[in-house]
Amino acid sequence: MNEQEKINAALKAVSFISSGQTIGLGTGSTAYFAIKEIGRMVREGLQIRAIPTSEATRQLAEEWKIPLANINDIETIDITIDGADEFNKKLQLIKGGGGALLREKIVASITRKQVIIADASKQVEKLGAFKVPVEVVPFAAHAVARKLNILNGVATLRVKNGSTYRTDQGNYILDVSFGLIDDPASLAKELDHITGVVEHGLFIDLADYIIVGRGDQVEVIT
Ligand code: ABF
Repeated sequence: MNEQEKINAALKAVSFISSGQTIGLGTGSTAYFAIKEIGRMVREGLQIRAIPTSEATRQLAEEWKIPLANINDIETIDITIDGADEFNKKLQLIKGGGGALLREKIVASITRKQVIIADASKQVEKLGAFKVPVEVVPFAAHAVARKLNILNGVATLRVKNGSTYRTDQGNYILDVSFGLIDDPASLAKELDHITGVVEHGLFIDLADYIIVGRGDQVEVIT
């Protein structure tokens, strides 16, 4: 993890934004740098409206006076800038380490240009070293964990500060180790069909660009 690589990727992504657009604001420490720069540009006159992917991001946007819109008042988002926990050359991602995967995937699903920003440490040959976050309704946590076991997943209930972690929606997260994943798209489809799963952190065919900070360079993968 390299902070300057995150900053370089974030600044490159923000350069794609123009006045009049609706922007999706991601969640996490890399997206933080993009949101901070967008706040600076807004103070210098950039005219945009933004949709935050988490309550944490909403607070940052409010702090930096970025105009917010209600996602239920819009049809499409022009560009979203968001982070990832892992990505591969097929632009498949694992997201959700920050717990925001549901709103991130909803925002991504109505976004024209989904731009992922990351430091070089996030790039992998095969997804899976990072456990796949699976958001579940509390009522179904144990039943889902057992279904995941059948898929050779080992599920751990996420805990934060000694208590069961709750998402912005009040759901639980199971962090699931499948080992290295040969076919993320197929696994994603399996997870989509488990009753009680609200959403999972495999993002397939949702990223249009990945901007990677690598040393003092920035690489755009598409
Ligand atoms: C967010 O970015 C999450 O989905 C993901 O967990 C996080 C990556 O965090 P960071 O940029 O802090 O490494 O979109």
